Amino acid sequence: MTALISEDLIASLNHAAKVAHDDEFAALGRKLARQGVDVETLVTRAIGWSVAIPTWGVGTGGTRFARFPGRGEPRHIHDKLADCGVIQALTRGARTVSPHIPWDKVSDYNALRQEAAQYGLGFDAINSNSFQDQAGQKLSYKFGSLANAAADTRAQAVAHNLECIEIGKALGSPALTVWIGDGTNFPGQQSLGLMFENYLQAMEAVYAALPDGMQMFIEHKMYEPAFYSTVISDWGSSLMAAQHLGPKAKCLVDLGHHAPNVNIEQIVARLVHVGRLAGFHFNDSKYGDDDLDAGAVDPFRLFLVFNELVEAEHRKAKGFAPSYMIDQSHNVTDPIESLMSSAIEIARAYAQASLVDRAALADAQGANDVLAAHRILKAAYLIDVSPILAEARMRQGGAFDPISAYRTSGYRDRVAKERPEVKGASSGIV
Ligand SMILES: [Mn+2]
Repeated sequence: MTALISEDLIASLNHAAKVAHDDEFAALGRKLARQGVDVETLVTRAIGWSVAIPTWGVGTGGTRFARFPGRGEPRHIHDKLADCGVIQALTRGARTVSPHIPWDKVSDYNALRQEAAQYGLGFDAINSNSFQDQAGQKLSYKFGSLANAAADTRAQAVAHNLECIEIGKALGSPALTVWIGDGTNFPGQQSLGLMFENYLQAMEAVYAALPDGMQMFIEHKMYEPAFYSTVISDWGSSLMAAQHLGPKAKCLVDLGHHAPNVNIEQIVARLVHVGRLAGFHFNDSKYGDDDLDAGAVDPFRLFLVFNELVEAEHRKAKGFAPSYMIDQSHNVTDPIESLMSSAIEIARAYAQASLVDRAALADAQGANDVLAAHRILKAAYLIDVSPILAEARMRQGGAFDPISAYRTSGYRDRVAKERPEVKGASSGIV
């Protein structure tokens, strides 16, 4: 198989950047050494880091108002895998993809697994979809799916999730992610209590079908498409459901799915405490479920989330093994560029959080030295770890500057010739 991005091109661009990079990497190494930190430890951690790319993310997204098609958009899962392969080839920190059913349905999942492996990709959590009606579907999800008032509609949604588990098994997915849009738009439309009970009963049937080694990720979201009430609206409802279902059920944190101004890093700490943190859907937001690029609006919040994660790792918190995924909608950028930029910003937050002096922070907290504690966090956040991330990429064969290399490669021009423009419907992004 020919490489999606020429290895010679990556090598020549990296070579052109080498003198400046070596100088900056060495300077950062000396700075960290003065703080008692070995830069190689950080490079090793950065090499070990990976975030999953959602298959739907490589297509151009839309809003409730419009979708403006991009050039050379992927036509099917095979094109999506190639685009994810480009992201992995250049960043080397995106080794898995998170598929979505039915959008990524094929007839042979073993073949799909091998196809992904050719790009160096594996599969992360599989996502079910009972928030849309599909062609030929018997019963509509207009009034809900797993929490629908009608038992036969709930049964249909359960059957879809069971099919996703089977596909996930074939692909080697470690988890099934369930997000439902169920809820109400009018007070009185449904019983708030009964909807939750119907949801739990339906989820019991899905949970019972999970094989050993496969987890269930419950994704909450405060509102949209239901605007008066949503069945799994917050981490409290999500945790109640997870605890009701059993140890394989955990709570997924999508950064855009919370009440405005809520302290997300504290929610993370709570879910770590009860051993129920499933993982993340990374994105950024200003107002709601904006699905903007991770780290674009509030990189400090992203760092604070990672501060909790690295602290949990440091404390060896019980059952702590989160999955990391991106979930964004790219309406005005090239999705491959946005996803690479986001993957780098997420790795940056991880590396910065790894630089927090945990012992000094614990001392300052123990002494109630407020400003010292805050300054320790800020000091780590203010270190520019770019040379560490670039070094980690290049040692694995990736690019010094993935976005610049991608633009130089002409990949989008190349695929635009064979992929016709996709007009019409907006993608469902959750
Ligand atoms: Mn999500």
